[in-house]
Amino acid sequence: MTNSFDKAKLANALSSHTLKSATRFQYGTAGFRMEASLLDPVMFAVGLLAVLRSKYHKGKTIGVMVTASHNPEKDNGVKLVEPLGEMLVQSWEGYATELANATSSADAITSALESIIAKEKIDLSQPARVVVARDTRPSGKALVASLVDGVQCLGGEIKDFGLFTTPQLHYVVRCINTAGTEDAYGEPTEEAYYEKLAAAFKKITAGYPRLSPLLIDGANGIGAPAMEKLGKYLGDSFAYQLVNNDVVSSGKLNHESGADFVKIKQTKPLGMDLKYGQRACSLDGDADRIVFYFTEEDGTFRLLDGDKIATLAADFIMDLAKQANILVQREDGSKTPLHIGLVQTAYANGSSTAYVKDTLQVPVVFTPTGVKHLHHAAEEFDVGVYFEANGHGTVLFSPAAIKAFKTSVGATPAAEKAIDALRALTELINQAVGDALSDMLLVEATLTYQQKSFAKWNSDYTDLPSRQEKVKVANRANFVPIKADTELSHPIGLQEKINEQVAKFSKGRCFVRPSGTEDIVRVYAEAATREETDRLCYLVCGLVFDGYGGVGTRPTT
Ligand code: G16
Repeated sequence: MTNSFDKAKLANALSSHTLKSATRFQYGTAGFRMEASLLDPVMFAVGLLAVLRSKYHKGKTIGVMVTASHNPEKDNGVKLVEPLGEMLVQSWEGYATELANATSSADAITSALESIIAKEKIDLSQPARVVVARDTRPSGKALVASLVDGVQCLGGEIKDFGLFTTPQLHYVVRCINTAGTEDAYGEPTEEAYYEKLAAAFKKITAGYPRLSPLLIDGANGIGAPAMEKLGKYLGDSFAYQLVNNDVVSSGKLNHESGADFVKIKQTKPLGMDLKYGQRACSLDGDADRIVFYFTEEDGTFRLLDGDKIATLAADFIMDLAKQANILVQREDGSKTPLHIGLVQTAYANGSSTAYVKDTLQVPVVFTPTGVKHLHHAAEEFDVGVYFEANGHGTVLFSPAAIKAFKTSVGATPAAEKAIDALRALTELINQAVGDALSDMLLVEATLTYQQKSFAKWNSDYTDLPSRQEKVKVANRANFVPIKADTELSHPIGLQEKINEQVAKFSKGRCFVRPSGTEDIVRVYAEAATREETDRLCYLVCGLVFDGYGGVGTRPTT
């Protein structure tokens, strides 16, 4: 067991990446995220941590994704990916924060590293392997170079995959670490990723009439070129038209486009001519989120968000499992039907939760915001469907469920067909992380199989009107969420004031929480009517802005 490292080499490497400002870094909802110009020391620190994490896992490959996803182009960010493609384990997020803040001096970074190595009993003689990829942001390339310095100064190997969507990076990490095992996930290449998705999609939709072309908003990000490549593998099986695919012009990324914009503003993106009768969707800047939408004949905009994707997927899988009479082998030797569960956050529309519980009769679990929380909760089920309302999510199949799909034999041709579809779904749905392209094909495969229109899908339940706003405050760390983000413990007294307002509205619900990805607090409101919802939302925005450190423009309708 070796626990010492070359301190002079570390000090020398750090000298090019020293933190010179008073900035404090925090590993948040999706890693570090802020203005790109501040991130150089963070990237170096993440390089060091990735090496430690890989050595901790005895040389397994760790992923690093350089992206700020839905944020504006001037921002960037970085997140670490575990060997099976999940987000960094939470117990190590604190180490990431400590290391990033210790880049101010050689002494500080040396002692931070020594402390982690001792606490986690890391054997530095183990190999370390790291893979990295980035989205299309102009700042990404230099940030990768800073990461490489961090990795190499602790003796780690690094492979740069260049431009990738976030889910593609998660996919290759899982492929590399499962190669040669019975859980082998596939070839760790971009081509194999497209091949896998396209083959599974074709299997499920074979023999069904194709749906009308899907308009796809690429948010002028990495999802656009990835979609173009995927389209080649899908061939005639899938018709689409891509808009917002300019990844060259500066300032266009996510600008009035993309899944976050469409979800929050509840309107179509810039650059899309959406006509009555057309079906559309928006990816976000790193293609890990998706929302769908259409317009009514009178021009009313209808959003099919993460809640609607989750209910569509859960319903489809339950239906197939019933047709196939799938039974899962339990540890005590018994065989019982599939246990399906759904995971949501406070942002889930109240109507969706009621529909899942009362109509689908599926249990719902709530977690704080952040896919890392939802992912773990979903692992508790045979089929765990998790989606944030913003369109970030996936469906997880337990090893027992996959085994049941593999070994079941259908009693009738219809049952056999349902089993084939379930098997294909395990290939189509990204098991590592929410994936906009995979989720897009999941929705399209489901709708093709059921020959269902967007209007019919939308009519499964009616959303309560909702509104989400951002309030800029002097220090968002003063806002401390509790109870899965539904309430605040601090600032003292604010929650009582919110409750007083909510009580005045029929079906009123409202919560305030600090964003982990932007320097703002979010206000979410729901009520019986659009007018009441907006009033509740802006009343609470006003409470926060006036009494708790609002800066800049006071949010108004
Ligand atoms: C990230 C997280 C999501 C989260 C979103 C917004 O998404 O992965 O789980 O919902 O940020 O988080 P917050 O409300 O804390 O700002 P993305 O797509 O931006 O990486």
